[in-house]
Amino acid sequence: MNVIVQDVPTSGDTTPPITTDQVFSANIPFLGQTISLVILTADEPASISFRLLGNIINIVGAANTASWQPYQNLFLVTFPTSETMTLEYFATDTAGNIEITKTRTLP
Ligand SMILES: [Ca+2]
Repeated sequence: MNVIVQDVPTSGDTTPPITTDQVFSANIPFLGQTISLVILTADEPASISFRLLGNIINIVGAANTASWQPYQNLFLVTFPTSETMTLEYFATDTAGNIEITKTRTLP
């Protein structure tokens, strides 16, 4: 009797990535607007997804939508100074491990 043992390929990676945010904000008083620069960084190779919930006046470097979108690079979002913006994000690593969604209030 021949017994064939096959290795099941696994990456061995069962740990979700950890994403951190950096936010730099400034008020523009005469416009009544706040502009925030947002940088998201994962601690391993991963694709980061994010969404912005709030009243977007303008956004540069990302789509003007409340839907989830892939994070490509840093972006600038402008919103009323009288309001806040909710940033949600998570990353998925190359092994498919998904980070629990994090929330950050802007500014
Ligand atoms: Ca991982």
